[in-house]
Order: sequence, then C-alpha cells, then structure tokens
Amino acid sequence: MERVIIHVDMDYFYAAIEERENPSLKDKAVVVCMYSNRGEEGGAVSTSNYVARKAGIRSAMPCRQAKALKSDAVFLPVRKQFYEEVSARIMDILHSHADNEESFERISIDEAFLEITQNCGGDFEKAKDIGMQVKHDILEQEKLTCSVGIGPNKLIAKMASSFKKPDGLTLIDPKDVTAFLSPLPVKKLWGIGKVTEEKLLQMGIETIGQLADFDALELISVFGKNRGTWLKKAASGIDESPVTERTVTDQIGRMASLKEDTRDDDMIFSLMRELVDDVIKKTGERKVSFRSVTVTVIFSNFRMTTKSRTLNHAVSDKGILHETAREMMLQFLHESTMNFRRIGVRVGNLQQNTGQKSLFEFM
Ligand code: DCP
Ligand code: MG
Ligand code: MG
Repeated sequence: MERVIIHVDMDYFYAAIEERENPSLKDKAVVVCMYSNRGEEGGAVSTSNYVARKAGIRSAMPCRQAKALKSDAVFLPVRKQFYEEVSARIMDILHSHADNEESFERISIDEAFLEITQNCGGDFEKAKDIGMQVKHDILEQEKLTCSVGIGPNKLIAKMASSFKKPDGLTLIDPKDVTAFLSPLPVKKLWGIGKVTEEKLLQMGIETIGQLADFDALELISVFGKNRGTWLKKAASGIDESPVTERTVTDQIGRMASLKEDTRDDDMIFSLMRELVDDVIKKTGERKVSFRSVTVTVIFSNFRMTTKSRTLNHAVSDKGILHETAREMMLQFLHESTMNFRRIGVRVGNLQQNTGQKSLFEFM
C-alpha cells in the first residue's frame, strides 16, 4: 500500500499565540522579538504575524530594522516556555491522529509528521478528511490555525504544507507528485540551502524538474555520493525516510577556546573550521552520518548558549556541517554583543553508513 503522510506547520506560531492571549492585537502588526543582552536595541525577530509580514518584516531580521519598517507594530518578547506548553498540547492532538504510537515525528516547536496509511486505508480522499479533522481539533482546542500537507512521503507532505499558508490544506496525490515538483525553483526543494542552490544554478539547473532529469553521476561527481544521490531522488519526489520518533542517540562533538576573547569573524570561523574538520574526521572513523547539528558558544562572562538544527536527511558532508554551523554562529554574533570565549560544534542523531540504498536501485 502507498504510504500516506501528513505534515502540519502552525501559522505564525509565536505571534498567533500572543494574538490569542490578547485579542486586541488581532488587527495590529505583531512582532515577537528575541532580545539579546543589549536589551530592546539588539535582538532579532523571532516571528511576526501576517500584518507585519505585509510591511516586509521577516524572521531573523534585526528588531531595529523591523521597527523602522513599521513603527506602530507591537513588539513583544519571546515567551519560549509558554509556547512550549502550547506546542506540547498540539503535539498530543496530532499524535492522536497517527496510525500508532510510533508513527509520529515532531520536527520543531510548531511542526510534526504523522503517518496515517492505516487510518485512511491508503485512500487519499479519506486522508483529506483526517487532515481537516486535525485542523478542526487544533482550532477548537487551541484556537490556532495551521497548514497541512498530505503526500506519499515526508518530503512531499512537508513541501505541500507550505504551498498554501496560512490555514491551508494541500493534498498531493502520488500521481500528481511530478507535476507538483517540476515547475518549482530548486531552492524550494526541502533540504536545499543557499550554497547548494547557487551550485545548481551555476550548473544551469533552475527547476526541480531539471534537477530530476539531470545526470545522476554528474550530480554525484559534484556533490558526493550521499548528497548527489539524495538530490536526484528528492527532485524525483522519492523519499523513503520513515516517520519515527526522534530520540537523542549518540553525539560527536568538539569544543575549544579561542586564543583570546573576541568577536572577530576570522578568528571565530577559523577555529570553527578546525572543529568541523575534527568532527567530520570522527564521523568518518565511525562510519556514521548525522541529522542534527549543535553549536555552542561560551561568552566571556562564562554564560553558555546553544543552538541546534535538524537536517531533513542524514549526511556526513563537511560542506553541509560547515554551512549549518556557520549560519548558527552568525546568528550568535548577531544576537549578542559580548566577546566569545569558547565555541563548540556537535553532531547528533547518528546513523550507521551501511545499508543505504544506492541510486541505482531506484533508477
Ligand atoms: N522561530 C524563531 N526564529 C526563526 C524562525 C522561527 O524563533 N528564525 C520560531 C518562531 C516561529 C516558530 O519558530 O513562530 C515556528 O517557525 P516557522 O518557521 O514555522 O514560522 P511561523 O510559524 O512563525 O510562521 P509560518 O506561518 O510561516 O509557519
Ligand atoms: Mg509555522
Ligand atoms: Mg515551522
């Protein structure tokens, strides 16, 4: 039976919760800010509601810039603990619609996959009813809207849920997968970042359809075996990854002190590169790939903070580790004013490299 997977992503999650808590905010621009230790002057936008987005306000933008774009917007500080509690209740609702205890995967505070193959008997019409029921339950119990994507695998479900936002429901029947993916620009393929996008554009590959038709061996020669294979498969709408509860397994990490406390990019990034090299060497020795990346910074006052990212598939690629760690490190630099004392890079969600399906098995 064809698998049926639902992906749910809450709409403007933190800002929606704030609107719900204070209905007078409803028609105003609401910007939720992560303030740094510089107070209201520093800090970046965590998220904003759709009124604010119309004014050009985006996540990760400096709060000061957001204020310049829309001076009458309401700025609120992040209340992470509170949002986590709302998230946990939503996850319970989602979990209750999954085939069973194990067919559920939370991927962030406002997103999860659930497999409903058995519940809908593989029937996409029934799957749509379940998707509508999910939306109904969340709206009724939490007064929040979400966007739902339904497809034959996680990749398609994830891309479908972002197709219509807010309050959307997009169903991609297996026979429509190619038509759905082909015209989209490559950057829309879940898992493609800026670096990969630029490389693909240089190769003359602009749409997902062109990527799917591209010579597999040539992709492998440019991107390496794992990544090249993944690109070809994903662009073809193929994703065999199971919906599984994420459990913290083993981790591989390295930490080191900077020569002196500093905020100098060159010093920080050159040490980070050494750490990335070491971590990749160790993953190579143990023949494992990783799905999560964590960056740690210890500031000159010994305060320690971490950021983590989960990738949508396991990789063992140095370029991706470097790119992901660099993005988080830039965020740290942006959100803080203090000198860095120590930095760390860690990978987790490890998977053994053996037994992977090769590209040739699906061609
Ligand atoms: N978040 C954050 N910093 C970012 C991105 C997101 O703190 N750079 C937080 C705030 C978001 C929440 O995570 O509310 C969920 O992220 P999403 O990417 O799903 O964004 P939203 O739910 O806010 O908006 P959308 O309606 O586009 O999903
Ligand atoms: Mg969201
Ligand atoms: Mg999200």
